[in-house]
Amino acid sequence: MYNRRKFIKVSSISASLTALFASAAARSVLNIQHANYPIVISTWDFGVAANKEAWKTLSKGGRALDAVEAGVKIPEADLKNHSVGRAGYPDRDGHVTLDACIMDEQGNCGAVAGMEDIAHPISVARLVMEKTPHVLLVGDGARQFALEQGFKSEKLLTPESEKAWKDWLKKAEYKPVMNSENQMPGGKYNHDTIGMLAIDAKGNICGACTTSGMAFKLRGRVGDSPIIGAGLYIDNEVGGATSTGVGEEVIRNVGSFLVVELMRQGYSPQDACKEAVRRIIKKKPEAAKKIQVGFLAINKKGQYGAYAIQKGFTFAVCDSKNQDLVIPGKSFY
Ligand code: SD4
Repeated sequence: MYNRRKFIKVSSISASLTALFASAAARSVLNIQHANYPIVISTWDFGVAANKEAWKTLSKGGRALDAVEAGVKIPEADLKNHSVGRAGYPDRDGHVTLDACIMDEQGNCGAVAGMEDIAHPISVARLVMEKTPHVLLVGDGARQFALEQGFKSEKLLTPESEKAWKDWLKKAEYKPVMNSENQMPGGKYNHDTIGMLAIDAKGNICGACTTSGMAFKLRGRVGDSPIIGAGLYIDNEVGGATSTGVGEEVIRNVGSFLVVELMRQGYSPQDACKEAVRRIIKKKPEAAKKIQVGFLAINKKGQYGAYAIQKGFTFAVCDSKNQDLVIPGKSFY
């Protein structure tokens, strides 16, 4: 009797364990079936061209890190783009100063801030990550490091950007303002940092973020884009996030790190972005009405989402089904 009971107990435990393993196996098969990668997503419409470049690497089974670096170099080189890389609008003294960061699936990261004369800050950021024991180099030091690594010194201010700056100077009050884009010719926003997140065929997540920062910023001002945790954050167990808009508010709320941590707690990418935006608005409801901040996120399964304070934020998605999808981000206002 005793033996029989024991047998029944043991066999029922092993039956439940088998069921557990079977369902875990089924779940992981399900996860794999539902996982959508390789995939690359990036901020704004100009992310389409950048994603296509990144896709060349991802579709061949290449590493997400190589993909995001190659992808964001497209807007960095685009002379029509005045908010990233070459031809970016200068600071108030006429200097084009660039910010960028990159992060890989192992938590390695590198960044440059306030760097002048070097056209591809993302590639310098990658070398800071790979060739130095540091995370962030700034200003002249970043430039010197880039030159030592073989980058060329080039004039980044184009005649068009110079003209916009000179037009702005005519009316500008030279004082720190929250949102210098409101003072742009025509009063239009210039929030066009590229943040890119990619998952490669192995399921590894990497990200990159690059910008010339706020147009006509105070000399020396650095925004969120080169700050790991603010403009970009990757945790290969969970997902990645990146931001665009008024960097000060993103830094104050450690925005991208917050989005990733919220996803770790079970938030969907879109809900995580929404909660990060909500916290910014809650702290400064009046100021928030006049600024734009947007977050973009992806989780380990390749599900993505975005949320912004204001309407108008878009992001681009590229995977095996769609190469040039542009999706409007949801917004509070
Ligand atoms: C910054 N976040 O320097 C950047 C600016 C930006 O779209 O995103 N522009 O604060």
